[in-house]
Amino acid sequence: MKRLFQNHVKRNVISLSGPWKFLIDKDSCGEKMGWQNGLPAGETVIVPSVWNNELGILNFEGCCWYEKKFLTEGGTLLLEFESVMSKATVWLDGNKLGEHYGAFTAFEFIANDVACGEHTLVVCADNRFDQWSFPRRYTDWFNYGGIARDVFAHELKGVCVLKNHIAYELSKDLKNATVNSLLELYNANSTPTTSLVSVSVGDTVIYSESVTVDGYSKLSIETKPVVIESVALWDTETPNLYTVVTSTDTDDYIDKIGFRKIEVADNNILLNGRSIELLGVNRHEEHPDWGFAFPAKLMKRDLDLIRDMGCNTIRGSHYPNARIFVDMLDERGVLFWSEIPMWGVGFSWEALQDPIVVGRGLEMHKEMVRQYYNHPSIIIWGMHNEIDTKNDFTIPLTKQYYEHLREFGGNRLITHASNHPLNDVCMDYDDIISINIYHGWYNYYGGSGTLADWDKFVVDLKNRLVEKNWLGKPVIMSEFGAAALAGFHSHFDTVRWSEEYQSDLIEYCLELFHKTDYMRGTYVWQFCNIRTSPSMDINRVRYFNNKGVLDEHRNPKAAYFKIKELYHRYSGK
Ligand code: ADA
Repeated sequence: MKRLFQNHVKRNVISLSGPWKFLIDKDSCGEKMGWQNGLPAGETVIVPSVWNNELGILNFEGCCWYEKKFLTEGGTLLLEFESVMSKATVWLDGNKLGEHYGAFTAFEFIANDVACGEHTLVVCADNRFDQWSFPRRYTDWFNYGGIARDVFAHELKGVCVLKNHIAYELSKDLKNATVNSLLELYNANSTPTTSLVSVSVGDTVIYSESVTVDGYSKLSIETKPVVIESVALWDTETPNLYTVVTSTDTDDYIDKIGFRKIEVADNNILLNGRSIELLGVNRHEEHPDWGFAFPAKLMKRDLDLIRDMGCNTIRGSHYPNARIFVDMLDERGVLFWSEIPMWGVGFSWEALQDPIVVGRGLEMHKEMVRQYYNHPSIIIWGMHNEIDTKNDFTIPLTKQYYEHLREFGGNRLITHASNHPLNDVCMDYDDIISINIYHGWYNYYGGSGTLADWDKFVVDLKNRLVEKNWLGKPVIMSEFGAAALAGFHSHFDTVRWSEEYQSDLIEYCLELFHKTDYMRGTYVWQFCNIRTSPSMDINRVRYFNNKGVLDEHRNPKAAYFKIKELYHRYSGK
């Protein structure tokens, strides 16, 4: 995994990023032609990348094949893919290792008894839509295809560490942490193997035992709780991190955690017991030149800009972001909302009741929790965005996702982003209530279509919350905004698409929400323009969603400076 810090000292990890052979499979006949054994021809592409904007096949939807030859000492290999869009099928030397569905979470396959020498790894990436697609064709971002994040081959030896979640409970005074470890081991030998397994958090050893794992098998261990006294808390101003070292005789895994407490009380969101106002933006991890194969260097630049605007939080709309980006947030004390790509009206009522679709959502939640559990910056899990939560048929899946995240997701607040706040039926399953509304931009909410609609909205919403007994839950405005074409100005403050109109609308909203007693945060839609899907036929000039407060090349519009002024004022910094 590409992280901000080294994950292994004992384990040899081979990076498979770089040149791969690449072939487009226009007729989807690759497997029949035996391409899984090696590509007959092909050009060279650099992985990670997406094929759309780099190869002149912008709108291609279908299968593309990738081949990489690499050398290994052999034994057991763990092949790790951080992101393949959207369905991946993987073969090693012609043997199928497996399939994975879902563009934004990592997956891995283990291959035992691999000979020393050169091997051929083949991947078929398929970005087509079908009735179970997740997200759907009708989605407000571009459907890229390819191997969009890094690939690694891990050489596993003996008893190895596959996962280590550090669970903890802070004492009432937040001074001491009761910590335990949820470990998953794998034995890369064919016969039972015994190893000393130890876990340390900072200077404290919380586990050290001799463990036997059967040959080529996994073993899960939940260690006994240990108290670590006088912990240095992770917070926005003091993002203290602890290094977690998990060791066996032949393997190790190094990670970082932070101790913090997030909770809600009387309309407030409390971080380490202190009430906070979430001052944020929505951000897609996308750039028109790289698509979703977003370079780490640009992640840092985005983060610098977001910090400059005065934000203390980001919503990772609408899918799990690269781990290295979340590492940056951990290090810089920026709060994060992570969610799965269950987006909007594309999910019809049939889809929302289809066991395959609902199951894919659950699987994505499981993968997100498994991979991101230890990151202290993630304070919110988002279950879904703008699906039909005004009808009862959405309750069972929301309940199922909520219960899963509550049980396995660690200390986080759970929410869904609703665009039906006045008749939503799923808010029982929210720790915080999150609302996406676009008064002053879209006209389909009724009302006058002017900014004054917002004043009525905050009153109507309060009435609804009282009626449903939800008023005690903190409310955040998870989306609002307007599009502006960068460089288009107007003397008239009602001219849509101008930078002035966008800036005025955002100012109006921020000032109103900041003083509304039951609201505790704002995520402006959105950080920067993004390329969107041709299926989005509403207001998507240039096939971009132009509601960025920066353009897609990260040049600021007027709204950027307005947010900067207001967020700095609200936070007193
Ligand atoms: C929705 C959606 C966003 C974006 C936005 C818009 O709220 O969640 O992804 O599409 O609308 O720009 O209309």
